[in-house]
Amino acid sequence: PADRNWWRSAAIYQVYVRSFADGDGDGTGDLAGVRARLPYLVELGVDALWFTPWYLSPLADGGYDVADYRTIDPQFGTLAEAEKLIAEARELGIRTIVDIVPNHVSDQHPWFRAAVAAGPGSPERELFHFRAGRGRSGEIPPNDWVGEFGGTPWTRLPDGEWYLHLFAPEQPDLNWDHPAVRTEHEDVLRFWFDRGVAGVRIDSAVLPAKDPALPDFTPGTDPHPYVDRDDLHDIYRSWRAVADQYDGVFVGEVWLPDTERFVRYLRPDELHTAFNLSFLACPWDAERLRTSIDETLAEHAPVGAPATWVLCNHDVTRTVTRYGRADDTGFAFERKRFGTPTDLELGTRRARAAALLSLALPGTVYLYQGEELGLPEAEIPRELIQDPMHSRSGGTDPGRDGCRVPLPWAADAPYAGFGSTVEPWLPQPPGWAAYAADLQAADPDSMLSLYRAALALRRARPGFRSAGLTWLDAAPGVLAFERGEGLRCVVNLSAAPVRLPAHGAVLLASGPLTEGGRLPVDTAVWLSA
Ligand code: ISL
Repeated sequence: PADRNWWRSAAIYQVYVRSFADGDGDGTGDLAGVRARLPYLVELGVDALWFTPWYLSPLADGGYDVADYRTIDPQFGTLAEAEKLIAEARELGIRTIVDIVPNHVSDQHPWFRAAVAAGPGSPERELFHFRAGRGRSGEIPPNDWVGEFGGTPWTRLPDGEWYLHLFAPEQPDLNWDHPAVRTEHEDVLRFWFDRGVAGVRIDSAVLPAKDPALPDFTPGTDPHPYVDRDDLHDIYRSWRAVADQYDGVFVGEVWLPDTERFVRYLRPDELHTAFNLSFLACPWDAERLRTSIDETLAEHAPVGAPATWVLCNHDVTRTVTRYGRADDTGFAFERKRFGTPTDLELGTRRARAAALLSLALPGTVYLYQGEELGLPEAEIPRELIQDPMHSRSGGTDPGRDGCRVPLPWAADAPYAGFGSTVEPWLPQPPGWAAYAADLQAADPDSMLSLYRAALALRRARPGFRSAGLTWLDAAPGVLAFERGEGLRCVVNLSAAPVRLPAHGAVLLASGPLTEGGRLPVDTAVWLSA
């Protein structure tokens, strides 16, 4: 039945719980806040919610440092509340996806605490990667790797041993060669599927398996000592066997520029989908986008997996800011910088066009909370930045907090209606209330109204669920393609207005068309033949 295939063409909304809505006023978003906003999400028209980690956590990396997968962090709520939320959302036609982080746990996870206490040589340490150091007194890290947040990914304990953490020191890496690590994660998957979740996002999906020798890294070495190792496929095959018992689906954070390696994860007995991070990393450039779309579709078609389209997430610069920078060269994944000049009007125009582009493509679309409000990246005062990426860079990198600012819901309420009665965990920049959802809901020209209209059309017209697309002849710098039932999308990324290369009634436009029906620069339109 079509319903079993919901994930093949879904619009999935990413909820960063801490910043979505504050239900109890304490300054941090929570499950009560999400439950109160379910009607908003229904009206927006999304099919599923992906929750970034909501488990017990010291929040050293925004919850990607999990201390207990079977407990909801008390700042966010309780397990009973999560169960209610999952059920209420499902009643409203919205499925739930949870986030599992196999590469590491929190340093406060009982396993790691036990490993620290048990000391060198103990079986407890075998669940992690503990090693002696190099040098005369073991003062040099066991190998020369550079961590994902910069610097050595090794930290030394007072007893002299070092442990591996590809991310922050508060995130010790698990040893996936240990059978208990595998059993535990399969149990965790069952735990959440038993609670009614429809899918699981797999964090840093290409990193968990390591070369057991943990050798120094020589660029160009194949296989890489910790990226994309063959053992991962065996792990995900056993995960898939669990998911299949529940009709559960996976979306992997498979960050591999090599498309052949990427699609190896998308198999009938492995992952259903993976984030298309190369599309996310495209600058606002017709050729680059078209190439990325073509390569994506070509690589997914033979494996029968739907493509995914992502414009932003909780790790990258907000779309309107990224597209509003003169030096936009597809730097979504490059480090963010302080004080880069940005033309927000330009960025917003492009982000509106990009919304119509991505929502017209075949496959699954991911939206990140606030994208539908056109929120820009916020500049957080240095002393208030919490992201470990900032501190690990020695303060040179602003980190990722600028895209994680508490949402504005109501223009006339304290803290733009986020719900807090005290200063929220991250400050909202001046002018944030102008982006409030209540203002935008009342304005037919707002970003929110555009997203609502586009999602409604996407849902109503089966043509948006057809396979593939057909490119139409168009001027240089113009993307024009057709989907099923004669649905057409045209995006003008050139420097001048263009005559529409396709005919049809205008279903939706990202901005006003010029007199005579020309498509202005940085504008997209949907047409129906
Ligand atoms: O954020 C990045 C660059 O800006 C990426 O390198 C990111 O660290 C990588 O994609 C993995 O991200 C995921 O795992 C991290 C967590 O900090 C991120 O928020 C999460 O999306 C560690 O769990």
